[in-house]
Amino acid sequence: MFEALPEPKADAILGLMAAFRADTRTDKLDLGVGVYKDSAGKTPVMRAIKNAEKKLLETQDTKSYVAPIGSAAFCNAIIAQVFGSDADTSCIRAAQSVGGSGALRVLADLLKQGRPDADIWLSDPSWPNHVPLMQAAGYALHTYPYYDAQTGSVNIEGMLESLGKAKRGDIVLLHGCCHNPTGADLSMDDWARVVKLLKDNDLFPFIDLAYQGFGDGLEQDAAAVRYMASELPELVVAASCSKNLGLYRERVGAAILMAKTEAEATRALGRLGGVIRSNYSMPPDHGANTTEIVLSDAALNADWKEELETMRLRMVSLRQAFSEALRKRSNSERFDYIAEQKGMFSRLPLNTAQLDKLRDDHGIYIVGDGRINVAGLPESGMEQLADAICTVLAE
Ligand code: PLP
Ligand code: TYF
Repeated sequence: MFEALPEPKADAILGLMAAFRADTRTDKLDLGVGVYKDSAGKTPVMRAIKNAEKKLLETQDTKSYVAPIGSAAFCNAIIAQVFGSDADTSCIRAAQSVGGSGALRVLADLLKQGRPDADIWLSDPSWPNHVPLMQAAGYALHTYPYYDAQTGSVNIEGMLESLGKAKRGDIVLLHGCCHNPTGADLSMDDWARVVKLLKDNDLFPFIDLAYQGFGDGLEQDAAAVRYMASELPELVVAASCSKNLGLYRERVGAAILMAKTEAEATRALGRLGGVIRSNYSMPPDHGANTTEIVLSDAALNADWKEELETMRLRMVSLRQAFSEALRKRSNSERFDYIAEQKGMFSRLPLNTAQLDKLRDDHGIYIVGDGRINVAGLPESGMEQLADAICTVLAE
């Protein structure tokens, strides 16, 4: 049995996280895994989550099963968060999922049942886990160009040209906001062009929304999804509560679908429940239940939004300070794009040898493609960091 198994493929981001932990230097810096950190380098449990957990502990009177699609109240709260509290949600349904990753996988399985011959198109680059998640669901994958490293913005012409070659019915995976790993998002004008192409060529939008609230704000970051919902007949969204509610290890998310009719939406949700049942039966409850309390209690909701906004603004100011320090140190504008980009990530133009040098000589950990976690930037060590980066770049 097990002797027949080939060596597993390591996850580069999680591998870097382990290497950082094993490094005994005290002045090391982790810009690797995409986890929010405060100015003390901690990833705290959010205040509203802590309070909701206390409430849950006091009031929960059973641990009996919920359902394959989880809690309806949780799902409705996430639908409202994604589509807007006054949206027409009659053709929208959701199932509670095991994080955003679980949503990606069960939605991929559902779409496979709907269109067995469709291929999936991923941005180049994309979150590395998109590949195994979609392959495991049996899809052939293609990529579309996405990032223009010269400008730090989206290569919209390349993206449209490439997606123009997708066959009718294919599925296009899009990052709803805060693109991982580049930080480069489409403008609303770009979205209009992409949506027209999807419509004209009958391509199906599969939206990954893992960072709502980390870019321009909770409502603003949903603008692309809401626009697509208003223009297109069908779509799915894999929403994650890992980042914006800080629930990472609790594994909370939602697999959302919008169908053409209410009857189709209800039937598709039933099929989605079947996909979930045949995988792990039902999702875990604790994180989603806590989220439901935060989203339904006015005071907790307001406190959560306030803390989320503080986190977002911290990342915006770190971007500004870092790009400013690099501008000064390099005496050039080549890093100005960092201040323009959105969310947790940006990419630095560093090759493997330069990344190794940063790690070995300076204790700075950066993912192999040059991606940095903006939330890990040191508030009071920007000059030093900019100096280390410009030094290895010049060698
Ligand atoms: N999609 C993207 C682009 C991500 O970066 C992540 C990771 O955090 C996820 C989805 C899913 O995250 P999780 O499964 O932890 O909710
Ligand atoms: O891109 C990131 O860093 C986050 C966290 O297998 C992550 O999305 C990274 C790798 C992984 C799971 C989560």
